[in-house]
Amino acid sequence: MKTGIIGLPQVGKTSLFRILTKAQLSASANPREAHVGVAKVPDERLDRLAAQYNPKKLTHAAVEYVDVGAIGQEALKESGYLGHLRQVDALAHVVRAFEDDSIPHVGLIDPLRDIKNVEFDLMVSDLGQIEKRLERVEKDLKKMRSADLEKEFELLNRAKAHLETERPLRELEVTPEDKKRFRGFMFLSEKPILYVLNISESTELGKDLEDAVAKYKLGDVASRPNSGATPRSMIRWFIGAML
Ligand SMILES: Nc1nc2c(ncn2[C@@H]2O[C@H](COP(=O)(O)OP(=O)(O)OP(=O)(O)O)[C@@H](O)[C@H]2O)c(=O)[nH]1
Ligand SMILES: [Mg+2]
Repeated sequence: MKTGIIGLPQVGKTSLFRILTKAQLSASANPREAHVGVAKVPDERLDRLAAQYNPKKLTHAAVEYVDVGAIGQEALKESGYLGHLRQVDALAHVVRAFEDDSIPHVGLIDPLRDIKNVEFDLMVSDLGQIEKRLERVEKDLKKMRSADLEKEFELLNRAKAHLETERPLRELEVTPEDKKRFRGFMFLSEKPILYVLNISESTELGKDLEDAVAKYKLGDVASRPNSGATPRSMIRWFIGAML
C-alpha cells in the first residue's frame, strides 16, 4: 500500500511525512524531490501471535509514503512528478488550517478553497489524459470495429462528462469491468483520498478539530458520501496538532 502526500506549497506535507515515517531528512533535503519512507502498521494481534509462537521472522504490514512536493498545474505536467503520483494507491491531502503570518500561503487561510483547487488540478490532469486517449480510440474505431474499444470509448466519454461537472472520478459509479478498464490509466482523481487538516497546536484535539471544521465550513466535505467507485474510498479528518 502506497500513499502519496499531496497539498499546496508550505502546508506541512514534509512535516507529516516525517511524523509518519520517522524519517530523518536533512534540512537541506530538496523540497522538489520526492521523499519515500515506510511506516510499519502496529498490530497487537500480530504481536500476541509472535509472543506465542516466537517465529524466526515477523513481518508487519507496511504503508509506504511518498512526499511528492507541492502540487499545481505546472508540477502535474512534469512527468517525474506525475509518475510518482500515478503510482500511489491513495492520497493524503494536507490542508492548511493553521494561522501563522510567517509562513506564506496563497491568500487567506481557506481550507475549502484549497481542497477545491487541488481537486481541480487532479481532475484537469485526468481530463487531459482522457482526451488524448479518446482521440486515439476514435481514430482506431474508424479503422476497425472492436467491441472492446467501443466499450472503452463509451466509458471514457462518460468519465469526461463526469469530470466536466467538476466531480472527481472517485465519485463516478462504474462496474467492476469498467474499473478494470480504468486501471491502466492510474487516474489521480479516482484515488481514495484522506484529508489531513493541519490545525494549530491543540490542547483539546477533538474539540479543536470540530471547531476548525465549523469555522472553515468543512462539514460538507467531511460528510461527503463515500463514492461507489471504490470500497476503500474514504474521507476522514486528522489534525496536525502533533506537528
Ligand atoms: N505555525 C505552524 N507552522 C507549521 C505547522 N506545520 C508546519 N509548519 C511550518 O510550515 C513550514 C512548511 O512546512 P513543511 O512541512 O516543510 O511544508 P511542505 O508542505 O512540505 O512545504 P513544501 O514542500 O515547500 O511545499 C515549516 O516552516 C513548518 O515548520 C503548524 O501546524 N503550525
Ligand atoms: Mg515539503
